[in-house]
Amino acid sequence: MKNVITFGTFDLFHYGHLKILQRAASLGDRLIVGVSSDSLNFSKKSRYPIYSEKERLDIIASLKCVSKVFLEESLELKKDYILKYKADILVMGNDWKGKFDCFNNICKVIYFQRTPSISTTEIIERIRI
Ligand code: C2G
Repeated sequence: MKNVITFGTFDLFHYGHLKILQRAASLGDRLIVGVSSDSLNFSKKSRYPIYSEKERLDIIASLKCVSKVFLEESLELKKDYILKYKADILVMGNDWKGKFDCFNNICKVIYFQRTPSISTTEIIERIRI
């Protein structure tokens, strides 16, 4: 049984989110997703997500390619989450390239190319105009 883990906010869930989750799931038997909490987002981006953590957890949990979701409370806990969920592979988008190489001793770390031309920020900007 091969476990794959990934993390993200997944606010205003879009096609780029779907693609990385599907690609991550295809690497193993179970995909476990850490959805970052509202307060973690506030500390990183100085704003709360549009969708609450409960809504984001619900959306991600309902996807066919996802086996389990949990709330990511802190960026510093990555190692604990990887060990707790017995992850064999950590997948992140290439906006995080190199940032998690330190976990290569406990699991395989893979960065996927982001889907071009779509992001939560861009969606917010387009709707605003
Ligand atoms: N993503 C992608 N293509 C896009 C947009 C996003 O592949 N066009 C990927 C990102 O690279 C990330 C995942 O989708 O791996 C989730 O993106 P975000 O919600 O923006 O996640 P982020 O705020 O970067 O949170 O501990 C890490 C954080 O929780 C990651």
